[in-house]
Amino acid sequence: MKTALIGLIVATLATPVLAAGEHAGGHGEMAVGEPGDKAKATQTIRVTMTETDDGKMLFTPSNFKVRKGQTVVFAVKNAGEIDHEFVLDQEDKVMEHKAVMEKFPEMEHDDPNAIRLAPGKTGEIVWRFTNDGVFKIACLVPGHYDAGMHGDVTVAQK
Ligand SMILES: [Cu+2]
Repeated sequence: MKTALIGLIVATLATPVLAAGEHAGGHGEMAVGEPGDKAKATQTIRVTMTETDDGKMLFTPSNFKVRKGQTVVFAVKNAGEIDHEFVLDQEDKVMEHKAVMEKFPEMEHDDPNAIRLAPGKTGEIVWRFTNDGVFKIACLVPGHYDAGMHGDVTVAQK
């Protein structure tokens, strides 16, 4: 029941331009790109997620530059003491998703552009960037984004 409700809310928040694709294919076309083929990856970017003693939460590093068309492996490690997420998306989608997470903190993601890791765990996202522009990485566990847990991925035109 709860899952169905969250699905409805996420669908409602989807932008009109993406709605048609999502109805047709489950996961719609995303401006940030698409799940990649690891065999075609040209770069592995290691990202660590942590909390600091003074209450900040961080991705290290938090800013990346890639090229349009490039497939990247994000090798993500949770070096902190609580759960964190690595969500990759365009900024307005991240902010919509953040608002949903604040209403439903226990919401779990099952999206190719997101991973949630328990303390000490590692995981990866293989991603192909199909558009240039500036996109976001963020942790959407409530409070974490505002504690500093976000960054930018700049995708250069070729
Ligand atoms: Cu976090």
